[in-house]
Amino acid sequence: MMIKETSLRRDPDLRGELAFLAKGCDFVLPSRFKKRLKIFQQTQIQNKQEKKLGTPLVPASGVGSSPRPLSPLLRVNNVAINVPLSINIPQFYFPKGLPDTCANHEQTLNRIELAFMELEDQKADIYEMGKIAKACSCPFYWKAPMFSAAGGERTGFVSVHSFIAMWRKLLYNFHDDASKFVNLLAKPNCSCLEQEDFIPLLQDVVDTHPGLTFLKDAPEFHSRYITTVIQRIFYTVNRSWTGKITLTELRKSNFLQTLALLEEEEDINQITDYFSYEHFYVIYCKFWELDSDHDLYINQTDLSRYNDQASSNRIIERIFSGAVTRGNVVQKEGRMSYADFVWFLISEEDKRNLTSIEYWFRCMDLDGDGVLSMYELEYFYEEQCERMEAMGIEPLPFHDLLCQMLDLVKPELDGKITLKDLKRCRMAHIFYDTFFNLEKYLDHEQRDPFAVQKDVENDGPEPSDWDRYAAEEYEILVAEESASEQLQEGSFEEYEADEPVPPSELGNKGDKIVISGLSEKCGKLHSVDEE
Ligand SMILES: [Ca+2]
Ligand SMILES: [Ca+2]
Repeated sequence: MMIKETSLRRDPDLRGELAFLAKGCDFVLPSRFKKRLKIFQQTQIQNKQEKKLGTPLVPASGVGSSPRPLSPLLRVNNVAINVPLSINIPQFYFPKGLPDTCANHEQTLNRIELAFMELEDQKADIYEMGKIAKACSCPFYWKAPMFSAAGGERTGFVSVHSFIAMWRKLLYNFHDDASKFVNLLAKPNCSCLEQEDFIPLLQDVVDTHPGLTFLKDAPEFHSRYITTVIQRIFYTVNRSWTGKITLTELRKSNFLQTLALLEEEEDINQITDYFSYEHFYVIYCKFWELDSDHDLYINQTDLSRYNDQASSNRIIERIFSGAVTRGNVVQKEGRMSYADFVWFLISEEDKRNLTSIEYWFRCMDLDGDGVLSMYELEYFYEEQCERMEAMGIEPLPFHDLLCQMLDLVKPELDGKITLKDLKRCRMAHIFYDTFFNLEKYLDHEQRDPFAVQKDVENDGPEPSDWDRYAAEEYEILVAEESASEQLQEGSFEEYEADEPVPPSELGNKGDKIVISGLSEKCGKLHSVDEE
């Protein structure tokens, strides 16, 4: 059928109908008009297309031969027509993990029931929960959170019924390790983990891991070790600094894998991420040295004594100004807790990890606008210059230093250094030391720049700066400890030391000595959790 006119309104028949409509008559568009309306619309589309391309004819069959699958938005001669969605898009977002359709949950539950059958009265106390965890195919050290989740903390045991009920709910609703773990540890109706949620799990690690038996007998130190591990977990895993670990953060981290390693590795010091006792020992001793009145808080003056006044006063002032507080925690004026010190020490000794780069960026960004501007760099460099002059070293003029630093960081925007720039350049440690750690700055200056470059390029499974620092410091602390002990053995004075005994030494002695030695030392300490 040919349509000569461009407008249907000019069609004499339709005009007649429209006239009826205008008079208020009941109007039903006859089917012949519907047909003509459709043809008319198609012709309109075709005309537009021809005008666009400047060619008189375009084959209308081009669409059908497209090799690509059709998208819901059909394109007719390049003109989009919305077609109602009839395609079912399968679910692609699984916040609770991808359900495993092959998993036979009932079989798993039967296995757990069998494991309970072997226990007296079909009840498990905390010591038997390990067997139940394994029957659930879970890592061994999930046992304490499992025990609490099934109500064991209230009654001292879990019955087969309460456990199966709890586990059935978990199996059918949470489909991967991370979501199961969060559900076990988190408070009711909470989908993220806060610091205290880790306490039962870590207390159980202290109580039952073979690598921590000496610590088990020194309850005064349990909370310090647990505080340290919790801070290390949040330092690494809680990338958002909110104080709440989300499922996504947990999945992206290596925490669950590391936790699973605990049951295979008897020497806890081999697990340098989070759990190492030696690392705890180093952090705690470093704090103990600074906390002269041993109230478990340090002030600015105390912290400035760290590593022979290596950090500048201006950066320490910034730390105490609340620049690096996390979540809603308000830092009490003028003092730093042991937990905050863990963050400081790791950041100070390993300026390459992401949290450390963020930590120091927050400190240096005086106006909090998200970039380090020239005046901020100058402010920190000023103190470095004063110190160098006092040492008889001629400092590089700020302008020259600035050129060097911009060359090192290569910021995307001229004269403005962002967090992204610092993370990308992989030289953040050198950059930061230049502005607030004189000793390390001078060290870097004396090093062969090519060696520095090589360091950066070596990206393999090298130990981190933190691992290296902790291992070296541990050696030194143990050597100091044994030297002072030899001195004391020579005298008849009552033995009284200020530090916890290094575990390697303890391992060589009987348990009795360990307990007495530690309690003597702990008598003077207050619990970290007291306030
Ligand atoms: Ca103190
Ligand atoms: Ca700024």
